[in-house]
Amino acid sequence: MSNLFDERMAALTAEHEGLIQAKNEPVLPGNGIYTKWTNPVVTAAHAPLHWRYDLNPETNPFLMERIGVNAALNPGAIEFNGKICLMVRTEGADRKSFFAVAESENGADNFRFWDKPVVMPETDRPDTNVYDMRLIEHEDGWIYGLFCAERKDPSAPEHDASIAEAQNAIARTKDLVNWERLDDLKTPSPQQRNCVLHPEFVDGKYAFYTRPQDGFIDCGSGGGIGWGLADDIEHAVIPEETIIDEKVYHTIKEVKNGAGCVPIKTDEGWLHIVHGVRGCAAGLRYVIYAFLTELERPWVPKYTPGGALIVPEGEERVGDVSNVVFTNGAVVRGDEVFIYYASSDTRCHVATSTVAQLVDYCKNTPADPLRSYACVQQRMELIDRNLELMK
Ligand code: M1P
Repeated sequence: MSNLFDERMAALTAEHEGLIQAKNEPVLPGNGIYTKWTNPVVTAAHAPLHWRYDLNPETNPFLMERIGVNAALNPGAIEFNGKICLMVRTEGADRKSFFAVAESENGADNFRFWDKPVVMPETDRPDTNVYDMRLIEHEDGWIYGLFCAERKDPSAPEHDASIAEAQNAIARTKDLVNWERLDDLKTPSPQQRNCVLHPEFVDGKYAFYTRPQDGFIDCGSGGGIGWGLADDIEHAVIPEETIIDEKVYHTIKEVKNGAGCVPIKTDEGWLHIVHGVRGCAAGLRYVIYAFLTELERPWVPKYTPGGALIVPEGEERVGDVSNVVFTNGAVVRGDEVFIYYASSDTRCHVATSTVAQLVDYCKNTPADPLRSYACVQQRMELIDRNLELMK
């Protein structure tokens, strides 16, 4: 072995272990709703060295990176065998994403990838790209992975190599390693992304939160969070889709929105942590918001706090697709809630809260009154009450 190889191997290993073993610290005092943490929990640099480097000095004397990893983003999340497991959208240097599990004892630091990424089977219409898995422990006993399957649009004109089609793929597993791929979800919409399976049967059927869209980026007539029931999961078909949370002019979700984490069951209803998108001169701005739906009718909104729950801040604002926070995974441990989110399509973070805090947030944050004048009235009420207290 050459000195160069040995030296680089020692340096890379030390750097990698240092990153993985770094202790994370909460950013206090925070806003009282949740606490962000100082370090991203998973980044491209967390990918094991043996996924990126040829570790044989004879075939790689310079110890060069052979197959790079560009980003680690949009993780699904689940507690599995007592560990918090993230199903990370790991994006290669070639832009193709794949799924890989990273686990941690405490959910805030020390995330380490399992030795091998997931080998997700294809359907008879192979996917070009797969991403953004939601992990659902369904009451039928399976763990489902719902994710976006992207393919070139078959109707795209010859000269355009960028027009894509998104569909919602479904797979299931018992161990997060061996996956059975089922049919893609069929709905009345030409495209689907950001679908979530409700963890319980509704009227004996599989219930889905959907996100209908006419185009790949521009949702067209779609864009709200939809709801629909399917008789069967192996060949899931939703004959009728209803919008339960629509996009609204001059709000954080005026361009589009989409379901995020698997809804969390609370005494007050189902807690949804989702994303909304608005347009601005800098492009699209993605934020995370929350709402609560009725327990017995999970499709009926009960509390709809105005504005965003989590927005991109500091370094979160910059990345491959800047000005984005996006969530598709949360874990509840006791009363504690770990909200996993990615920033700017580049790295994964955690924000921690409790069920009690998030329910309080949903119940007591006023809904968006939709006009500046009404917003001032809302704020004046708060100010007047406080001034009275401060006398
Ligand atoms: O680039 C931001 C996000 O864009 C998409 O979200 P949506 O379907 O709401 O536009 C997704 O591709 C997501 O992966 C990505 O983070």
